[in-house]
Amino acid sequence: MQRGLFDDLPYDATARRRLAPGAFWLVGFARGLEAELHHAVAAVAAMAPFRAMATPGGRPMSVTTTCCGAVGWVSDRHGYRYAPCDPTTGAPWPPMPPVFADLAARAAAAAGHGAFAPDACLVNRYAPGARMGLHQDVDERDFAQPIVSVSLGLPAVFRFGGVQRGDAARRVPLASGDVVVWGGPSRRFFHGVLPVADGLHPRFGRCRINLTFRVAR
Ligand code: MD3
Ligand code: FE
Repeated sequence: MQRGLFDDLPYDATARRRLAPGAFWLVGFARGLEAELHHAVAAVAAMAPFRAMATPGGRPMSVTTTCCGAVGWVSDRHGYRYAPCDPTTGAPWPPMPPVFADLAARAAAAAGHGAFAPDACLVNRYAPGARMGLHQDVDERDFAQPIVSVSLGLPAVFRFGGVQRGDAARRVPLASGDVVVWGGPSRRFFHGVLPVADGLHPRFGRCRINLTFRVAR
């Protein structure tokens, strides 16, 4: 990883930025965990490989995905849902690595939420050019539960609007180690990711990884 002038300074809680009602950008919150998170992502992907899920229209997404936790997000001709087993292997999704669960809980707390115990973690992998169109996350049961998102590897421009598809969308540049907590009204906001620019991240290489933690059931 690139050495910065301020790497010896502790994470500064003032780097918490409010993006929208209930949405907090914790700049660099996971920066010190990149090596451990990289290792854990590799361990999850060794058990449950990255695969391109299909959109409702049946087209493969440019992002490849895997999951860990009690349930994982699956998409096929029956639609989107959370399921306990990986359709690719038939086996239960790998357990959530403790470093994942601990990070998600600490981030939710830093954004003002109470105990956060996610039962699902989606791991999205973006090769250069991969993107995610504007959508809402509405497959979970309890919208009072926040979603925690951790960005790793290549930077990306994240887009989020409002509760209506046509609402004006803001752009946020997310870098490796940034964490965003989406709660309150922002939990139902439309969001997406612009095509990832080519580059080489010192630890993650030619890709962006995003972890999203949810309470699905
Ligand atoms: C805002 N992933 O997997 S994470 C997804 O970077 C997803 O891979 C993106 O959207 C990614 O569904 C964005 C940030 C995120 C996640 C959930 C949200 C933002 C959100 C839910 C509500 C509002
Ligand atoms: Fe989403």
